[in-house]
Formats: sequence, C-alpha cells, structure tokens
Amino acid sequence: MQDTQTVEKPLTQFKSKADLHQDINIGVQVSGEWSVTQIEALFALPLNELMLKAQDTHKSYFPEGDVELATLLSIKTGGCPEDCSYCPQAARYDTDVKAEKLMGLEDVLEAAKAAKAAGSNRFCMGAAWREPKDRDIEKVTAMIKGVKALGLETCATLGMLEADQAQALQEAGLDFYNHNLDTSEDFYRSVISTRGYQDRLDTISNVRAAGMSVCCGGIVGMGESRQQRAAFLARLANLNPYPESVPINHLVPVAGTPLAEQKPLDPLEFVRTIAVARITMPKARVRLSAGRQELGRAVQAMCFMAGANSIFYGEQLLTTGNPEAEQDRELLAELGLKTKQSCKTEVLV
Ligand code: SAM
Ligand code: DTB
Ligand code: SF4
Repeated sequence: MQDTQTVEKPLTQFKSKADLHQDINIGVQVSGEWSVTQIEALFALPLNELMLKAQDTHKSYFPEGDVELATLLSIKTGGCPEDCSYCPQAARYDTDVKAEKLMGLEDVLEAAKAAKAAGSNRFCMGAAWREPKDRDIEKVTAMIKGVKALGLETCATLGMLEADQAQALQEAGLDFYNHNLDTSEDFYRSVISTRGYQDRLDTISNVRAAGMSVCCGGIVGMGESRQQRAAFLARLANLNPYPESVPINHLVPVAGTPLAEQKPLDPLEFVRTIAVARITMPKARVRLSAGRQELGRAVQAMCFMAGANSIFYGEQLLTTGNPEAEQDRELLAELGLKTKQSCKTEVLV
C-alpha cells in the first residue's frame, strides 16, 4: 500500500533506514526493524553524540527546519468510561473536569477560525470517548468538513474506531487521526485496564486502511523505565509505515488521577526521548506535546535541537494549560525557528 507523507523535499535524496543504522554504528537487522536493544543503545550514547545524530537526521529529512503548529480543541469533555491513569477526563476519578455534551458545529468553527487567524497549521478535535457512536460520527464529519473548508489540516482523536467509521471520517476530509500507543506494551497494563494494546493497534490499522495519515505517540514520565521508553519507541518506529505525526507528551500530573503524585522525569531524559524519536522515525513530525509549561524555555530549546518540529499551539490543550500563543511565537523567534508554511508537498513513500 502506498502512503502519503507530508515532507518538504523529495525523499530520494534522504538516507535509508539501513544507512541510519550503519551511521549510528549499532548494527542492522535483516528485517530493518528497530530492536529494543538498539534503541536502548541510542539512549545510552553520550548526550552530545546523541544530539549530533538527531540533528544530522533532522537536517537531512527536514532541511527547512520549520516548526508545525497544531491547535487542539476538546469538542466533548469529560465523563469518559475508561480508566487511563493519567487522564483528568475519566469519569471515575475525582478531578475538576466536569462532563459536557458534544460542542455545536458553530462553536467548533469559531475556534477553528481563531486558530487559523493565530497562524495554526492543523486543527485537532478531541473527544473523551472510549469509542464514538455512529451518530457521533455524523456530527463530527460535519465539523471536519467545516474546518477543512477554512483551509486547515484536520485531525481528530475520538477513541477506538471501527473500519467503517474510519472510512466515513476519511471521506469527510479528515487528514490525520490521533490514537496513541501511549507507552510500552508491558507498562501499558499498569496504566490502563479497560482496553488493551491490541485494541489500539487495531484502530491504527483501521485508520491506515482508510487512507488517513496516522498521528500516534504517547506519554513519558509515568514511572516507566528507560527500557520501557525504548520499547515504546520501538513499537512506534516499527509500525509499517511509522506514523506521520508522533506526539511525545510529558505527563501532566492532574489532582485526582492515580498519577497525580508522579515525580517528573529528568528533563534530559525527555530530551533524549525526543532525539531517539527523531532518529528512529526520521520523516515524522515529532511533536513536543503536553507538559511544555513545566519544561521551561531551555529544555524546550534542547528538544527543538533534538529534532522536535511540531508543537501544540494555543493556551489550552484539552483540559489543561499550554503556553500562551504569544509566548510561543516569541520563543520560536528567539530560537530563530520558522513556522511551517501553509503550502505542503505530498510525497509518496
Ligand atoms: N479519548 C481518546 C483517546 O484516549 O484516544 C482521545 C483523547 S485522549 C485525552 C488523547 C491522549 O492525550 C492520550 O492518549 C494521552 O496520550 C494524552 N493525555 C491525556 N491525559 C494526559 C496527561 N495528563 N498528560 C499527558 N498526556 C495526556
Ligand atoms: C496527544 O498526544 N496529546 C494531546 C492530543 N494527542 C489529543 C492531548 C494532551 C492532553 C493533555 C491533558 C489534557 O489537557 O486534558
Ligand atoms: Fe477517556 Fe481518552 Fe482520557 Fe482514556 S485518555 S480516559 S479514553 S478521554
């Protein structure tokens, strides 16, 4: 199956995965898949060396070095039946988030217009559902058509999808579907019990089969080991093809959730995670996602140096805060980083 990937230069001039394996001198497997051991070896490199390899990869695949801006809107907040330990929207946890109904079309379009006016490239609509009902899909398709008509890239994250639902979203013009693996398969069991890893893989495969681009990443800093972070990145990088967008969230610990008291990950380990994602998924937009408020400017700057080239842009994520848009524009300007131009080239890979 051919898959379209949004990149800025033809891929013919880029290095193959095997070349990259050779470059980093950690051996090549016949299958071309990344082993967890190889990825752990990347994590274990001296930081300067890891950063250099990540920058080299980034420069080869994204010579413009621009940053994509994606704006999130929670179109259906709270009241979710799932038990994801990190999530303030799970009905079973006593958090400040109250369950709301699905937003109306006009309000969604107002928010999308504001995102476009602020310079956003992509508008991502998130719903606190385990999975959408068919009548929800009908309402969301109207939102997708409206947002697309404004000239924005569209993304949605609505929980698990059946094949026919994925098809309906694609036909409405949905460019990306976000569904995260979240973490490694073994650590996953200690974070979520109401749906399995395979359910997530099945949804991702339904999204691919419908012809949409995949946005898939996860959360670090939930108490997983480095080996488990490596195993998580290996699962992402070995998806065939790997996701076009890879959101790397730093856990936002929210009062009332089981992970409320989780100790933050060492910031340099977060930077390493971004660098390894860049090296193992060279064509992907690696998004610096939740948790940027806590990271501070210097760590964010290191993440951009490590190959992050996308951010969530706008004062709100789904239910938690994000840096002010003005503050982000200033940070990018100060770092000399351009934002992604509205034109894009579809390249077959
Ligand atoms: N309900 C849908 C689902 O779970 O697929 C879509 C929305 S859900 C909030 C999307 C993603 O947000 C999760 O998979 C998780 O990676 C991320 N997320 C949720 N709460 C978070 C938190 N407290 N900190 C960091 N990331 C979080
Ligand atoms: C993703 O990986 N991160 C976004 C988006 N996909 C939907 C969500 C982050 C949510 C952070 C917690 C909140 O604001 O509720
Ligand atoms: Fe529900 Fe998604 Fe939150 Fe899990 S992450 S509780 S599925 S909204």
